Amino acid sequence: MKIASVDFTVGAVDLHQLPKDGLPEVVFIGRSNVGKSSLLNKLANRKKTARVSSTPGKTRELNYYLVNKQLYFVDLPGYGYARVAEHVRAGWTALIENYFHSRKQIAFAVQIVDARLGPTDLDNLMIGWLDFYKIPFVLVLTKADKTPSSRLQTQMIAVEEAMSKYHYLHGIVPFSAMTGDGRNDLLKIIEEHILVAQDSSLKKFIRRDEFNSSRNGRFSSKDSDRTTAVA
Ligand SMILES: Nc1nc2c(ncn2[C@@H]2O[C@H](COP(=O)(O)OP(=O)(O)O)[C@@H](O)[C@H]2O)c(=O)[nH]1
Ligand SMILES: [Mg+2]
Repeated sequence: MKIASVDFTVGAVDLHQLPKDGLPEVVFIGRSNVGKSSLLNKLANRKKTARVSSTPGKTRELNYYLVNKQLYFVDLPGYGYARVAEHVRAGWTALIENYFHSRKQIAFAVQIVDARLGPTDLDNLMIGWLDFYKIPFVLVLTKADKTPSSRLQTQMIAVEEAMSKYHYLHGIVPFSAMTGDGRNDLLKIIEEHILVAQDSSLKKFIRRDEFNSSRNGRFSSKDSDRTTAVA
């Protein structure tokens, strides 16, 4: 997928403010400071696509970016920021759970974790929600440039093992916003899922095994015209 345009659309504080055009959504999730904004900016190849909050942990907005006039990247508020009042935390939880539960446009999720740490307890909670709400997702291990390659190998194996119980996990991608490593792999995975989600003959939410069998049929070399649909 080539990203030709990215336009900020809305910073929604409740679900009534979400776009009503029905375009598919790719949602980006991670704890505060994990590198979510940097990843979004790297995907867009821009320095300042993702809005940066001056008070980290305080924003509860779902920031919508229209990509190629065809789909949305949704930047979810980061979680796990220590100095957040309990009622803010509870509000965040309710907003996100409602969003996952009710938003049929969610086609795919990108769960971002720190390559050095692997998934934290809160990350695991989010991953559990994604799986529960049947949202296909990819796990991105970011800041890979800060991790020695031998350590990254070991971490990949450990994370694969720990994630094997999730049905809706569609891959683990090491990534660096600094070097751009993983950018093409991530865009490819996103594109595949958007194509499947847009195909009305298929169910929107599909299990990993179902996805793989549908992909084998759909993404053959003869289908190369299809794969440029969102390019
Ligand atoms: N070395 C390195 N630093 C990163 C990477 N991604 C983010 N950072 C740094 O981590 C900090 C938090 O990044 P940011 O994108 O604002 O995180 P967010 O709070 O999740 O949006 C910043 O200082 C970034 O420069 C990466 O891939 N490699
Ligand atoms: Mg950010």
